[in-house]
Amino acid sequence: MAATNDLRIGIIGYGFMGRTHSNAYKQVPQFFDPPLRPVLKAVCGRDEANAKAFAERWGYESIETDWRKLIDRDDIDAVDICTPNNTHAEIAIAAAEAGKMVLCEKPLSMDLKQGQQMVDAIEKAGVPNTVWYNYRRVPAVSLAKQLIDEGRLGKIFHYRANFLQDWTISADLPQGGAALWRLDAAAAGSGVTGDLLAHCIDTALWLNGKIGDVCAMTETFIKERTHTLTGKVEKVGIDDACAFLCHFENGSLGLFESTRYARGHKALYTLEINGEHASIRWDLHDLHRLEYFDHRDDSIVRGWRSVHVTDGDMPYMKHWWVPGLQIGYEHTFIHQFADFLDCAAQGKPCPPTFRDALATQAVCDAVLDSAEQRKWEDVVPV
Ligand code: 4PW
Repeated sequence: MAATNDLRIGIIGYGFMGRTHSNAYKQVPQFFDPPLRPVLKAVCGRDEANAKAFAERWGYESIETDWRKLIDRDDIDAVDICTPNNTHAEIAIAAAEAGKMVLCEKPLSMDLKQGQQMVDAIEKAGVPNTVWYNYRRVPAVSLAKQLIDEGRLGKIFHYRANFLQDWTISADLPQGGAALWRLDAAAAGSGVTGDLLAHCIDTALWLNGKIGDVCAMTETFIKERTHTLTGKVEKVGIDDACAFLCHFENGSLGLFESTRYARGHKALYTLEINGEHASIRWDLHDLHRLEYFDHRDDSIVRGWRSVHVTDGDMPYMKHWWVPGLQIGYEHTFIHQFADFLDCAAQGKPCPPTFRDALATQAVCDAVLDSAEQRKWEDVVPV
């Protein structure tokens, strides 16, 4: 029998994201005082043995091998979608229609049209929802949002972001299948645009507002790879690298780049924002530091400050250790889930909602269209 404040979770998918989310479900009650108590009710995956092993390791009470059965269960309140991108829409729409809360991995959908169908279903059902664009909840990035909202930077002129990796350079790497679905256009929708730039775009829309139009280029450096499932050499359909320029509606200019061919970079997400009075920059490899330059400082002490975002008055940090001690990547998911529980209990949206993620999808679609057409493309307003 469930207690009234139990939130009974059914998670679909047990890969990398299944682990980050499950960790959040276990940690939130230890470090936050959530109004709802997460109960790890069921994990769903097609391979029964793997699902059982995952359930045992993370403490899920039961398993399913068919996601429809998980959604049909009346002892599940929230469905967490950690499966490849091409499955998000069908699962999310079915979960919303069954009246479940929905937490969905990024990117929301394969394209804008499909994303719109998901938003329609979620909003019609009126269920709490969120999309796991986790980097908003790095404390230093949340602090950047606070500084911008306080007007410390003044009018924004430039927004720059990069997300650089190097893990797909080898031509021997196959595409498709459990671990490598990110390389298969049929499963992922796109390459770095949906996988990496989508993070940069989500953060940018949050920090700096809407994007009006974009001009992009993409490249696929390795044109053919063996498909893990068919064993055949097949054309590669994803973008290996993407760069784009854009205009934000606040008048500022944006410059974004992402690649999986930047030798030496594993997950280098960086951003820099230049305003009339001040600039900020941040780097995922040193995620506690927010660098800040304020031109209003006396010239004899003016320079880039390195703010170490660990004190209790910084976003999220009062829940952790003592000032000066650090947290990491996994905490971004913990923070998002803690916020989700607060919002769900108060009947408030938990950003980024499906609708927020649709705005990111609209930019991704415009970027891919622009690269294909080799021209500036307007972003469809959502
Ligand atoms: O969402 C992204 C992933 O698909 C991540 O934040 C980093 O790049 C880690 O894995 C991939």
